[in-house]
Amino acid sequence: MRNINIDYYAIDDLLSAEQKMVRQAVREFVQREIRPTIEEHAQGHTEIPGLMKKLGDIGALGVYIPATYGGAGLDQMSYGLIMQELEAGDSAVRSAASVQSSLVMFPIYTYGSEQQKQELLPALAKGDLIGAFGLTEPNHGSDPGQMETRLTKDGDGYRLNGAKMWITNAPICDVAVVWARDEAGKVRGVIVRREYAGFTRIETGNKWSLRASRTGELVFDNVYIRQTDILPDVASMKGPLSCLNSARYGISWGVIGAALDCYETVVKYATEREQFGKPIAAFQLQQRKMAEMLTEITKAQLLSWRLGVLKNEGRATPQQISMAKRNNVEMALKVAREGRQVLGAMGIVGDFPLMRHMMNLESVITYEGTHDIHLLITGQDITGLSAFS
Ligand code: TGC
Ligand code: FAD
Repeated sequence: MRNINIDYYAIDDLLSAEQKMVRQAVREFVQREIRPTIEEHAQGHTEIPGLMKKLGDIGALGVYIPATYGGAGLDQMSYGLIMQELEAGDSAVRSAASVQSSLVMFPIYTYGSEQQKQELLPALAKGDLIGAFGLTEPNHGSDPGQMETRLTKDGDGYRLNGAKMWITNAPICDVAVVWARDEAGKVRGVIVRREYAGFTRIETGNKWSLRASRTGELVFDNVYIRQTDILPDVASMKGPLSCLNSARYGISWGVIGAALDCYETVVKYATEREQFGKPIAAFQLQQRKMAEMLTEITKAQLLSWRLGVLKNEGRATPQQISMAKRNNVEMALKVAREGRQVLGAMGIVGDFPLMRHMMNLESVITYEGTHDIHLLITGQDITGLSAFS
């Protein structure tokens, strides 16, 4: 068996020893804790037991949050590499880490009070608390600025009314960062705890995608919110959208992991499977598929690596992040779809990960901004003209 090269442009040379060590540790974790049972969980539509705690134990939550708040204090490249390794296992695993780190810990760290940070961040980093991020609503997905969830003043506190939909980890969350408009029309971040009266969480079943991840609705029926539950340092759409910048960057890396898992499976299968008396890998049509897969994976690796450098320097723009998320998710989905065909009938069974990745990636190309929305963000950046309004 030939060695399968998944670093065609020697991008490893551009990584530090620490970054490679972190990647290796997470790769081993996925091999040990995720791969043996992921197919069973995806087929059974069940979550991986204790996943968040396990991610906390290996330091995969709040990767770039400083150690003083329980984070790992690593750089953005390490965060990306961790997302890559987790998503090679399954997008559900990366989703769990993305939401906890970029969508829950990041806003608390960036916009929270000192008390909120000290109380919540260490527990979230350890996976002792599970977080959720509520932005999307039943009537507002791509246009979250039109949100209907409302925060109205009530004595020293507030009342929260409305609903969020399609929320990762909603059924099992202990704490949710929820975005709502106040009476002045400002978008505020609200920390809602599971025990608050009037707060209900409803599971969304029947998913064909991300089946090892729990998704659901968050419903707020006159929930009493204390002043200390409000994130004090943001009062606009910049709050939720800045969280998305971090999560989308992580996804640009994560999907490379899913694509690599598919690519490695395809090369191995194609070189072993024989038809017409020779390995199917010897046929030009199959070689074209594999050559294009590796080319697109390599381009995606370079895009995310460069974005990681820009992120570390504080220079990555939301528009650059949109381009990488959009390009890399589409790349991974194409690799999974094409790869599944190379496996023939074997491509549709759970003995191989292709179909599972393919189905997961249908969610990934939709959440964190759809494929269309990211294209329009690039279009706006080029022309200065918004296609949204
Ligand atoms: P627009 O008028 O352009 O902007 C409103 C204000 O927001 C600012 N802004 C940003 N700030 C930081 N980062 C960004 N990426 C930003 N984009 C915009 C902007 O400067 C403006 O500020 P100001 O001070 O001038 O008011 O807003 P718009 O209403 O026209 O819509 C913009 C649009 C379409 C790009 C945005 O709404 C969008 O990205 N829509 C897609 C929605 C989305 O991505 N939802 C994701 C939900 S979370 C999720 O899917 C989690 S899945 C997790 C998992 O399981 O892994
Ligand atoms: P819509 O906005 O209704 O879009 C439908 C179609 O119309 C899409 O193809 C879209 O591209 C297109 N469209 C919309 N507007 C335009 C336009 N202006 N121009 C051209 N085409 C347009 N959200 C959260 O807040 N938190 C979470 O944790 C979370 N987790 C999720 C987990 C899963 C498994 C899934 C599937 C979704 C999750 N989401 C979450 C929601 C996700 O962010 C939304 O599904 C996404 O933003 C798209 O919104 P929508 O589904 O309402 O589609």
